[in-house]
Formats: sequence, structure tokens, C-alpha cells
Amino acid sequence: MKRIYLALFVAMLSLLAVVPTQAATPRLAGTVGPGFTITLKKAGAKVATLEAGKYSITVSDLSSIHDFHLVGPGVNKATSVGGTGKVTWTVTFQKGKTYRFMCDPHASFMNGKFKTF
Ligand SMILES: [Cu+2]
Repeated sequence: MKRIYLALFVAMLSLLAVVPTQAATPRLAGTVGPGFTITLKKAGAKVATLEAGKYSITVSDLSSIHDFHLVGPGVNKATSVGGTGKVTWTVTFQKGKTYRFMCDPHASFMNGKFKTF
């Protein structure tokens, strides 16, 4: 009898081992407009550095004269300049890289960047 319990216990342990530990995809929020501002935030704080990995980014494009363009190694996503609205992107940031975001028509002053670790 003891042997059966032990076998069951070992079987349960192995089941636990194969269940993938799926953490929820972390979320970021990008906003451009309505004025001449562009931001990328995580939990309300501006992103300066970010752990590499997969992220879900919701972008609010609040102006028909701006776009939100995110670019860097393996990532190149943009909203349209003329369009507005909300869009969600799933992106994967690589380790030890620099990613930039900007409004293309006003890239010289509407821009930001962050580094991944
Ligand atoms: Cu702009």
C-alpha cells in the first residue's frame, strides 16, 4: 500500500513539473497627443529601462497629426499619422538593446527611448 502512495506522489510531482509556469504578459501603455507629447508607461510610470521579454502594448493615438512609432531590434510598429484610436501590439524586446519611440512628423522633439536588460 505504501508503495502505491509513493508512486502516486511521484506521479503528481512529475505532473506539477510539466505544467508551464505562465506569467501574464506584462502591459505597457503608449500615448501620443492630443498635444505635442508622446509617452510610454508601465503601471503609470515612464519607462526608462525594461526587462527583456514579451509585452502587450496598448497605444492610444489621440491626434490626427501624430503617430506612435516604436522601433528597435526585432520591433517596428506604428500607428498612422492621420488616424486616431487605440491599438494593442504584442512585442518581444531583446536583452541589452535600446528601443525608441517617436512621432515621425515631429521626431526631433517628440521622442523617447529605453534600454532593456
Ligand atoms: Cu507629431
